[in-house]
Amino acid sequence: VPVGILMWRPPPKQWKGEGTTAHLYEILLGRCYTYTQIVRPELGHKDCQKIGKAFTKAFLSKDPCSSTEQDYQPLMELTDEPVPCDKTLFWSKSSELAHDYTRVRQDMFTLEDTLLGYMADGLKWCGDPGSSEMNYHSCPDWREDCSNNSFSVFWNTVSKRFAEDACGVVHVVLNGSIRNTFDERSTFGRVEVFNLRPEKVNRLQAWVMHDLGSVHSDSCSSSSVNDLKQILKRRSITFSCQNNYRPIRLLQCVKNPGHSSCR
Ligand code: N1C
Repeated sequence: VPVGILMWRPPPKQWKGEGTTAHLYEILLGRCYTYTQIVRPELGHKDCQKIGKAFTKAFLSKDPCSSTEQDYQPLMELTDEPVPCDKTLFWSKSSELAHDYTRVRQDMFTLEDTLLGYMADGLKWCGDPGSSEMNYHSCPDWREDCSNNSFSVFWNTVSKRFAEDACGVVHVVLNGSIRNTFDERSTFGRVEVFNLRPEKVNRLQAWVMHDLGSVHSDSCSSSSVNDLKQILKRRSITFSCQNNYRPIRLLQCVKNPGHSSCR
């Protein structure tokens, strides 16, 4: 056996982004079991072994800069999960606050409160065409290497399905303490808004939240939020907006009870 030929592998490419999360496969499997056995036992019939394999199969031995929606299709089919109408919560630049809220409002769902979002949240992954292993050294950076990387394509794909599945009144937490409260280049602005189905989504309710004590503030009447309103109008979806929605403001106050706007 020509050992030299069998063993030689081209070295993995050097990308600008951080590499695959250590022990990715075990984390994915563990999270899958936690979610389907403990968080939502009604999903106990899901096959986590199969789901874990479909996840890694979507990107292993492939060019991490030519990832496609189709790569993730088998994984998507294994992880379908209904979210009740009126219970979908989107967010943009407000991840912590939105997730704090759904932790308390257990009947509402962000993408990270569904199986696939729960499994992938906070992890990084990529493969290499010359190897069947994950690349733990580096992965493509969205800006500096390529936008169609295994990681970004995943979030685009699952965000698209999450929006397509939404029905009734859907909600979004927006960050009013930054200039582009509604950012057309964000996943919410680029993918989710355009994949809502007007025939089953009656209304988008936006909650524009300001950080406690931030000076700059964008509100429901700002021009970026008005852009969102116009996009939805064209798509025949009603828009309503509220500044500093009180239940979420109260969560901010739990973390900073002494603040003047919390008295
Ligand atoms: O680009 P964003 O926010 O508008 O994306 C958020 C939006 C949410 O409504 C989610 O449904 O899109 C979905 N989503 C995630 O759930 C998610 N979890 C982790 C999109 N991206 C997600 N990530 C990572 O955070 C991913 O790397 C992506 O690029 C960022 C998006 O954060 P953002 O700009 O605050």
